[in-house]
Amino acid sequence: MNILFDQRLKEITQEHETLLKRKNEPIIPGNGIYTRYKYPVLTAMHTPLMWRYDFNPASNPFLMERFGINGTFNAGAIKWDGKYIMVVRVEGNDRKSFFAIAESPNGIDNFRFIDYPVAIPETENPDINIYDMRLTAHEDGWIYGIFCSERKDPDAPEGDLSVAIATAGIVRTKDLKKWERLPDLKSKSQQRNVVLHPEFVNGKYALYTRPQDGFIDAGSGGGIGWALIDDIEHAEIKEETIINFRYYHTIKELKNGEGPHPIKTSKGWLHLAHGVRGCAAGLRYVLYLYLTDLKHPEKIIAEPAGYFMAPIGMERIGDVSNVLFCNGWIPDEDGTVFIYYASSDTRMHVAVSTIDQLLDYCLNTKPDGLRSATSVQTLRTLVDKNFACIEETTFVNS
Ligand code: M1P
Repeated sequence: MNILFDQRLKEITQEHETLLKRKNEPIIPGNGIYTRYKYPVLTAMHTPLMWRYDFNPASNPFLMERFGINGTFNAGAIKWDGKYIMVVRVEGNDRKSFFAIAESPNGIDNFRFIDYPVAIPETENPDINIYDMRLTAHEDGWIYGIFCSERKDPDAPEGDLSVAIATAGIVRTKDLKKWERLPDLKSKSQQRNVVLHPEFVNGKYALYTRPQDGFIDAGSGGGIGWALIDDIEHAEIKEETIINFRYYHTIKELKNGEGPHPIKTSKGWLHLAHGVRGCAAGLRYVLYLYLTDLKHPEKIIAEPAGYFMAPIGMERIGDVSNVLFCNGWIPDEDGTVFIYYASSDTRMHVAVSTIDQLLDYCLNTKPDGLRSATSVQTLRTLVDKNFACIEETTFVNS
Protein backbone atom coordinates (compact mmCIF):
# COMPACT_ATOMS: atom_id res chain seq x y z
CA MET A 1 0.00 0.00 0.00
CA ASN A 2 1.31 3.49 -0.90
CA ILE A 3 0.28 5.81 1.97
CA LEU A 4 1.67 8.92 0.28
CA PHE A 5 -0.31 8.18 -2.90
CA ASP A 6 -3.54 7.54 -0.99
CA GLN A 7 -3.17 10.65 1.15
CA ARG A 8 -2.46 12.88 -1.87
CA LEU A 9 -5.35 11.37 -3.80
CA LYS A 10 -7.73 12.21 -0.96
CA GLU A 11 -6.40 15.77 -0.66
CA ILE A 12 -6.40 16.69 -4.33
CA THR A 13 -9.85 15.16 -4.88
CA GLN A 14 -11.32 17.10 -1.96
CA GLU A 15 -9.65 20.34 -3.04
CA HIS A 16 -10.94 19.93 -6.61
CA GLU A 17 -14.53 19.19 -5.58
CA THR A 18 -14.60 22.14 -3.18
CA LEU A 19 -13.38 24.44 -5.97
CA LEU A 20 -15.89 23.16 -8.52
CA LYS A 21 -18.84 23.50 -6.12
CA ARG A 22 -17.89 26.96 -4.80
CA LYS A 23 -20.79 29.42 -4.99
CA ASN A 24 -19.99 32.66 -6.77
CA GLU A 25 -20.89 36.05 -5.30
CA PRO A 26 -21.83 39.29 -7.06
CA ILE A 27 -19.65 42.30 -6.29
CA ILE A 28 -22.11 45.08 -5.51
CA PRO A 29 -22.98 47.92 -6.02
CA GLY A 30 -20.73 47.97 -9.13
CA ASN A 31 -21.08 50.66 -11.81
CA GLY A 32 -24.72 50.05 -12.82
CA ILE A 33 -23.67 48.80 -16.26
CA TYR A 34 -22.72 45.24 -15.29
CA THR A 35 -22.00 43.18 -12.18
CA ARG A 36 -18.66 41.48 -11.77
CA TYR A 37 -18.42 38.25 -9.73
CA LYS A 38 -15.96 37.53 -6.97
CA TYR A 39 -14.42 34.28 -8.21
CA PRO A 40 -13.10 33.33 -11.63
CA VAL A 41 -15.47 30.81 -13.21
CA LEU A 42 -12.67 28.68 -14.68
CA THR A 43 -9.00 28.34 -13.82
CA ALA A 44 -6.32 25.76 -14.58
CA MET A 45 -7.26 24.16 -11.27
CA HIS A 46 -10.79 23.50 -12.58
CA THR A 47 -9.50 21.15 -15.29
CA PRO A 48 -10.28 17.49 -14.65
CA LEU A 49 -7.85 15.62 -12.42
CA MET A 50 -8.06 12.85 -15.05
CA TRP A 51 -6.22 15.17 -17.43
CA ARG A 52 -3.49 16.12 -15.03
CA TYR A 53 -2.73 12.89 -13.17
CA ASP A 54 -1.99 9.27 -13.88
CA PHE A 55 -4.04 7.53 -11.19
CA ASN A 56 -2.12 4.28 -11.27
CA PRO A 57 0.08 3.99 -8.13
CA ALA A 58 2.39 1.60 -9.97
CA SER A 59 3.22 4.06 -12.79
CA ASN A 60 2.83 7.25 -10.70
CA PRO A 61 3.88 6.41 -7.10
CA PHE A 62 4.25 10.10 -6.09
CA LEU A 63 0.89 10.97 -7.66
CA MET A 64 2.57 13.82 -9.49
CA GLU A 65 1.04 15.83 -12.33
CA ARG A 66 1.82 14.22 -15.67
CA PHE A 67 0.21 16.90 -17.85
CA GLY A 68 0.42 20.46 -16.56
CA ILE A 69 -2.23 23.05 -17.45
CA ASN A 70 -1.07 26.67 -17.69
CA GLY A 71 -4.36 28.48 -18.25
CA THR A 72 -8.04 28.33 -19.19
CA PHE A 73 -9.11 31.47 -21.05
CA ASN A 74 -10.58 33.17 -24.18
CA ALA A 75 -13.69 30.96 -24.30
CA GLY A 76 -16.46 31.01 -26.89
CA ALA A 77 -19.91 30.64 -25.31
CA ILE A 78 -23.37 29.38 -26.20
CA LYS A 79 -26.53 28.25 -24.39
CA TRP A 80 -27.26 24.67 -25.35
CA ASP A 81 -29.83 22.23 -23.93
CA GLY A 82 -30.52 24.68 -21.10
CA LYS A 83 -26.87 24.76 -20.04
CA TYR A 84 -24.33 27.58 -20.20
CA ILE A 85 -21.50 26.24 -22.32
CA MET A 86 -18.01 27.56 -22.84
CA VAL A 87 -15.61 26.26 -25.47
CA VAL A 88 -12.49 27.16 -23.58
CA ARG A 89 -8.96 27.80 -24.79
CA VAL A 90 -6.94 25.50 -22.54
CA GLU A 91 -3.20 25.95 -22.66
CA GLY A 92 -0.85 23.25 -21.43
CA ASN A 93 2.52 23.84 -19.81
CA ASP A 94 3.90 22.98 -23.25
CA ARG A 95 2.36 26.22 -24.65
CA LYS A 96 -0.03 24.36 -26.96
CA SER A 97 -3.64 25.49 -26.80
CA PHE A 98 -6.62 23.26 -27.46
CA PHE A 99 -10.36 23.47 -26.94
CA ALA A 100 -12.39 21.90 -24.14
CA ILE A 101 -16.03 22.27 -23.22
CA ALA A 102 -17.14 23.35 -19.75
CA GLU A 103 -20.79 23.60 -18.70
CA SER A 104 -22.74 25.16 -15.85
CA PRO A 105 -26.41 24.97 -14.85
CA ASN A 106 -26.65 28.71 -13.96
CA GLY A 107 -23.89 30.53 -15.89
CA ILE A 108 -22.12 31.98 -12.85
CA ASP A 109 -20.60 29.01 -11.02
CA ASN A 110 -20.36 25.22 -10.97
CA PHE A 111 -18.65 25.07 -14.35
CA ARG A 112 -17.28 21.60 -15.05
CA PHE A 113 -15.21 20.42 -18.00
CA ILE A 114 -16.53 17.41 -19.83
CA ASP A 115 -14.21 14.39 -19.75
CA TYR A 116 -12.35 14.74 -23.04
CA PRO A 117 -10.92 17.82 -24.79
CA VAL A 118 -12.31 18.51 -28.27
CA ALA A 119 -10.44 16.76 -31.08
CA ILE A 120 -10.44 19.37 -33.87
CA PRO A 121 -9.68 17.68 -37.21
CA GLU A 122 -6.52 18.98 -38.88
CA THR A 123 -6.17 20.18 -42.46
CA GLU A 124 -3.46 18.97 -44.84
CA ASN A 125 -1.26 21.71 -43.42
CA PRO A 126 -1.57 20.93 -39.69
CA ASP A 127 -2.11 23.80 -37.26
CA ILE A 128 0.71 24.27 -34.73
CA ASN A 129 -1.52 26.09 -32.28
CA ILE A 130 -5.28 26.73 -32.19
CA TYR A 131 -7.13 29.20 -30.00
CA ASP A 132 -9.90 31.76 -29.34
CA MET A 133 -12.98 30.12 -30.85
CA ARG A 134 -16.02 32.28 -31.60
CA LEU A 135 -19.23 30.24 -31.71
CA THR A 136 -22.12 31.22 -33.98
CA ALA A 137 -25.42 29.35 -34.17
CA HIS A 138 -26.09 30.44 -37.75
CA GLU A 139 -29.53 30.66 -39.31
CA ASP A 140 -28.40 27.95 -41.77
CA GLY A 141 -28.79 25.42 -38.90
CA TRP A 142 -25.10 24.79 -38.11
CA ILE A 143 -23.09 25.96 -35.12
CA TYR A 144 -19.83 27.34 -36.51
CA GLY A 145 -16.60 27.77 -34.60
CA ILE A 146 -14.05 30.15 -36.10
CA PHE A 147 -10.67 30.13 -34.37
CA CYS A 148 -7.12 31.25 -34.88
CA SER A 149 -4.88 28.68 -36.52
CA GLU A 150 -1.21 29.49 -36.12
CA ARG A 151 1.68 28.02 -38.11
CA LYS A 152 5.36 28.84 -38.45
CA ASP A 153 6.07 31.23 -41.29
CA PRO A 154 7.79 29.11 -44.01
CA ASP A 155 9.57 32.28 -45.21
CA ALA A 156 11.02 33.13 -41.79
CA PRO A 157 14.77 33.79 -41.86
CA GLU A 158 16.76 30.75 -40.79
CA GLY A 159 17.05 30.56 -37.03
CA ASP A 160 14.08 32.84 -36.40
CA LEU A 161 11.67 30.58 -34.59
CA SER A 162 9.06 33.12 -33.60
CA VAL A 163 7.68 34.40 -36.91
CA ALA A 164 4.25 32.90 -37.42
CA ILE A 165 1.22 33.18 -39.65
CA ALA A 166 -2.31 33.61 -38.30
CA THR A 167 -5.24 32.24 -40.30
CA ALA A 168 -8.89 31.64 -39.45
CA GLY A 169 -9.72 27.95 -39.03
CA ILE A 170 -13.38 26.97 -39.43
CA VAL A 171 -15.30 24.06 -37.91
CA ARG A 172 -19.00 23.33 -37.65
CA THR A 173 -21.17 21.02 -35.58
CA LYS A 174 -24.81 20.22 -34.88
CA ASP A 175 -24.31 18.78 -31.40
CA LEU A 176 -21.06 20.20 -29.96
CA LYS A 177 -19.71 16.64 -30.12
CA LYS A 178 -18.88 15.92 -33.76
CA TRP A 179 -16.91 18.73 -35.41
CA GLU A 180 -16.45 19.00 -39.16
CA ARG A 181 -13.39 20.94 -40.34
CA LEU A 182 -13.86 23.20 -43.35
CA PRO A 183 -10.99 24.71 -45.34
CA ASP A 184 -9.30 27.67 -43.64
CA LEU A 185 -10.43 31.15 -44.60
CA LYS A 186 -8.56 32.46 -47.65
CA SER A 187 -7.44 36.06 -47.22
CA LYS A 188 -4.79 38.32 -48.74
CA SER A 189 -3.60 39.33 -45.26
CA GLN A 190 -3.11 37.43 -42.02
CA GLN A 191 -6.28 37.23 -39.95
CA ARG A 192 -7.12 36.85 -36.27
CA ASN A 193 -10.37 37.56 -34.37
CA VAL A 194 -12.59 36.49 -37.28
CA VAL A 195 -16.25 36.15 -36.30
CA LEU A 196 -19.28 34.84 -38.22
CA HIS A 197 -22.42 37.02 -38.15
CA PRO A 198 -25.44 34.84 -37.20
CA GLU A 199 -27.67 35.84 -40.14
CA PHE A 200 -27.29 35.92 -43.90
CA VAL A 201 -26.72 39.41 -45.28
CA ASN A 202 -27.86 39.86 -48.89
CA GLY A 203 -28.05 36.06 -49.04
CA LYS A 204 -24.37 35.68 -48.07
CA TYR A 205 -22.42 34.68 -45.01
CA ALA A 206 -20.92 37.74 -43.30
CA LEU A 207 -17.65 37.87 -41.40
CA TYR A 208 -16.13 40.37 -39.00
CA THR A 209 -12.43 40.30 -39.77
CA ARG A 210 -9.18 41.79 -38.47
CA PRO A 211 -6.69 42.16 -41.27
CA GLN A 212 -3.11 42.42 -40.01
CA ASP A 213 0.25 43.04 -41.61
CA GLY A 214 2.14 40.58 -39.43
CA PHE A 215 1.50 37.96 -36.78
CA ILE A 216 1.44 40.52 -33.94
CA ASP A 217 1.04 43.93 -35.55
CA ALA A 218 -2.22 45.03 -37.12
CA GLY A 219 -0.10 47.60 -38.98
CA SER A 220 -1.97 49.04 -41.96
CA GLY A 221 -5.07 46.90 -41.20
CA GLY A 222 -7.17 49.84 -40.02
CA GLY A 223 -9.45 48.05 -37.56
CA ILE A 224 -12.33 45.59 -37.51
CA GLY A 225 -13.32 44.63 -41.05
CA TRP A 226 -16.43 43.25 -42.73
CA ALA A 227 -16.61 40.82 -45.64
CA LEU A 228 -19.38 38.92 -47.40
CA ILE A 229 -18.60 35.32 -48.27
CA ASP A 230 -20.12 33.39 -51.18
CA ASP A 231 -19.42 29.87 -49.96
CA ILE A 232 -18.68 29.03 -46.32
CA GLU A 233 -17.34 25.60 -47.38
CA HIS A 234 -14.61 27.41 -49.35
CA ALA A 235 -14.55 30.71 -47.54
CA GLU A 236 -12.59 33.48 -49.20
CA ILE A 237 -12.38 37.19 -48.49
CA LYS A 238 -12.62 38.91 -51.86
CA GLU A 239 -13.55 42.37 -50.59
CA GLU A 240 -13.06 43.70 -47.09
CA THR A 241 -14.09 47.07 -45.67
CA ILE A 242 -13.10 48.49 -42.30
CA ILE A 243 -16.17 49.21 -40.17
CA ASN A 244 -14.67 50.00 -36.76
CA PHE A 245 -11.56 52.14 -37.06
CA ARG A 246 -8.62 52.67 -34.74
CA TYR A 247 -7.73 56.22 -33.68
CA TYR A 248 -4.75 58.03 -32.22
CA HIS A 249 -4.73 58.31 -28.41
CA THR A 250 -7.64 56.00 -27.75
CA ILE A 251 -8.01 52.61 -26.09
CA LYS A 252 -7.70 50.95 -29.51
CA GLU A 253 -4.83 52.94 -30.90
CA LEU A 254 -2.65 49.89 -31.63
CA LYS A 255 -5.12 47.09 -32.38
CA ASN A 256 -8.73 46.06 -31.99
CA GLY A 257 -10.75 42.94 -32.70
CA GLU A 258 -14.35 41.77 -32.64
CA GLY A 259 -15.26 39.69 -29.58
CA PRO A 260 -18.17 37.24 -29.78
CA HIS A 261 -20.76 37.68 -32.56
CA PRO A 262 -23.05 40.68 -31.96
CA ILE A 263 -26.40 40.29 -30.16
CA LYS A 264 -29.54 41.29 -32.07
CA THR A 265 -31.62 43.81 -30.08
CA SER A 266 -34.62 46.03 -30.90
CA LYS A 267 -32.25 49.01 -31.29
CA GLY A 268 -29.48 47.43 -33.30
CA TRP A 269 -26.70 44.85 -33.20
CA LEU A 270 -24.80 45.05 -29.93
CA HIS A 271 -21.06 44.44 -30.38
CA LEU A 272 -18.33 43.69 -27.86
CA ALA A 273 -14.72 44.12 -28.97
CA HIS A 274 -11.24 44.51 -27.53
CA GLY A 275 -8.96 47.49 -27.92
CA VAL A 276 -5.20 47.55 -27.41
CA ARG A 277 -2.81 50.35 -26.63
CA GLY A 278 0.89 50.37 -25.83
CA CYS A 279 2.38 51.84 -22.69
CA ALA A 280 5.57 51.54 -20.61
CA ALA A 281 4.15 48.38 -19.00
CA GLY A 282 3.57 46.75 -22.41
CA LEU A 283 0.29 46.19 -24.23
CA ARG A 284 -2.97 46.92 -22.42
CA TYR A 285 -6.11 45.09 -23.62
CA VAL A 286 -9.53 46.44 -22.63
CA LEU A 287 -13.10 45.71 -23.76
CA TYR A 288 -15.46 48.16 -25.45
CA LEU A 289 -18.98 48.12 -26.91
CA TYR A 290 -20.53 49.55 -30.05
CA LEU A 291 -23.94 49.37 -31.72
CA THR A 292 -24.69 48.87 -35.43
CA ASP A 293 -27.80 49.23 -37.57
CA LEU A 294 -30.26 46.33 -37.58
CA LYS A 295 -30.56 46.25 -41.37
CA HIS A 296 -26.89 47.11 -41.97
CA PRO A 297 -24.81 45.33 -39.30
CA GLU A 298 -21.72 46.99 -40.80
CA LYS A 299 -22.95 50.56 -40.05
CA ILE A 300 -22.08 51.99 -36.64
CA ILE A 301 -24.83 53.96 -34.90
CA ALA A 302 -23.28 54.41 -31.45
CA GLU A 303 -19.92 53.93 -29.78
CA PRO A 304 -19.32 55.12 -26.23
CA ALA A 305 -15.95 56.71 -25.48
CA GLY A 306 -13.29 54.58 -23.87
CA TYR A 307 -13.50 51.18 -22.32
CA PHE A 308 -16.46 49.22 -21.01
CA MET A 309 -14.26 46.92 -18.90
CA ALA A 310 -10.56 47.07 -18.06
CA PRO A 311 -8.49 44.70 -15.94
CA ILE A 312 -8.69 45.42 -12.18
CA GLY A 313 -7.16 43.80 -9.10
CA MET A 314 -6.01 40.23 -9.67
CA GLU A 315 -7.32 40.39 -13.27
CA ARG A 316 -4.26 42.51 -14.07
CA ILE A 317 -1.86 39.69 -13.30
CA GLY A 318 -1.23 36.50 -15.19
CA ASP A 319 0.63 34.82 -17.98
CA VAL A 320 0.24 37.90 -20.21
CA SER A 321 -0.57 40.65 -17.73
CA ASN A 322 -2.88 43.66 -18.19
CA VAL A 323 -5.22 41.91 -20.60
CA LEU A 324 -9.00 41.51 -20.72
CA PHE A 325 -10.22 39.54 -23.69
CA CYS A 326 -13.75 38.37 -24.48
CA ASN A 327 -14.97 36.07 -27.24
CA GLY A 328 -18.09 34.67 -25.58
CA TRP A 329 -21.34 36.03 -24.20
CA ILE A 330 -24.80 34.53 -23.73
CA PRO A 331 -28.02 36.56 -23.95
CA ASP A 332 -30.77 34.79 -22.02
CA GLU A 333 -34.47 34.75 -22.92
CA ASP A 334 -35.28 37.22 -20.09
CA GLY A 335 -32.74 39.81 -21.34
CA THR A 336 -29.91 38.87 -18.96
CA VAL A 337 -26.49 38.86 -20.62
CA PHE A 338 -23.66 36.69 -19.29
CA ILE A 339 -20.34 38.15 -20.39
CA TYR A 340 -17.52 35.60 -20.23
CA TYR A 341 -14.21 37.41 -20.20
CA ALA A 342 -10.66 36.23 -19.64
CA SER A 343 -8.04 38.04 -17.62
CA SER A 344 -4.36 38.16 -18.49
CA ASP A 345 -4.47 35.06 -20.73
CA THR A 346 -4.92 32.97 -17.58
CA ARG A 347 -8.49 32.48 -16.32
CA MET A 348 -12.19 33.02 -17.10
CA HIS A 349 -14.62 35.33 -15.29
CA VAL A 350 -18.26 36.26 -15.67
CA ALA A 351 -19.93 39.67 -15.54
CA VAL A 352 -23.71 39.91 -15.71
CA SER A 353 -25.77 42.66 -17.32
CA THR A 354 -28.98 43.02 -19.33
CA ILE A 355 -29.76 44.03 -22.90
CA ASP A 356 -31.51 47.15 -21.52
CA GLN A 357 -28.46 48.20 -19.49
CA LEU A 358 -26.04 47.59 -22.36
CA LEU A 359 -28.22 49.54 -24.81
CA ASP A 360 -28.61 52.38 -22.33
CA TYR A 361 -24.81 52.41 -21.91
CA CYS A 362 -24.25 52.47 -25.70
CA LEU A 363 -26.87 55.08 -26.50
CA ASN A 364 -26.34 57.45 -23.57
CA THR A 365 -22.58 57.46 -23.05
CA LYS A 366 -20.92 60.21 -25.07
CA PRO A 367 -18.67 59.16 -27.96
CA ASP A 368 -14.95 59.90 -27.84
CA GLY A 369 -14.29 63.51 -28.87
CA LEU A 370 -10.63 62.54 -29.37
CA ARG A 371 -9.29 65.59 -27.44
CA SER A 372 -8.88 66.49 -23.75
CA ALA A 373 -11.01 69.59 -24.30
CA THR A 374 -13.98 67.56 -25.59
CA SER A 375 -13.78 65.27 -22.52
CA VAL A 376 -13.85 68.33 -20.27
CA GLN A 377 -16.83 69.69 -22.21
CA THR A 378 -18.71 66.38 -21.75
CA LEU A 379 -17.99 66.45 -18.03
CA ARG A 380 -19.01 70.10 -17.59
CA THR A 381 -22.31 69.44 -19.36
CA LEU A 382 -22.99 66.53 -16.99
CA VAL A 383 -22.15 68.59 -13.90
CA ASP A 384 -24.46 71.41 -15.13
CA LYS A 385 -27.22 68.87 -15.63
CA ASN A 386 -26.69 67.46 -12.11
CA PHE A 387 -26.75 70.95 -10.50
CA ALA A 388 -29.99 71.70 -12.36
CA CYS A 389 -31.42 68.40 -11.18
CA ILE A 390 -30.44 69.12 -7.53
CA GLU A 391 -31.94 72.62 -7.71
CA GLU A 392 -35.16 71.24 -9.16
CA THR A 393 -35.35 68.54 -6.45
CA THR A 394 -34.69 71.13 -3.70
CA PHE A 395 -37.35 73.42 -5.20
CA VAL A 396 -39.91 70.57 -5.41
CA ASN A 397 -39.17 69.43 -1.83
CA SER A 398 -39.29 72.92 -0.26
O1 M1P B 1 -2.23 38.21 -25.36
C1 M1P B 1 -3.38 38.98 -25.57
C2 M1P B 1 -4.17 38.47 -26.79
O2 M1P B 1 -3.36 38.61 -27.94
C3 M1P B 1 -3.94 38.23 -29.18
O3 M1P B 1 -5.00 39.08 -29.50
P1 M1P B 1 -4.83 40.17 -30.71
O4 M1P B 1 -4.68 39.38 -31.93
O5 M1P B 1 -6.02 41.04 -30.74
O6 M1P B 1 -3.61 40.95 -30.34
C4 M1P B 1 -4.44 36.80 -29.13
O7 M1P B 1 -3.33 35.94 -29.12
C5 M1P B 1 -5.26 36.51 -27.90
O8 M1P B 1 -5.45 35.14 -27.77
C6 M1P B 1 -4.57 37.02 -26.62
O9 M1P B 1 -5.46 36.91 -25.53
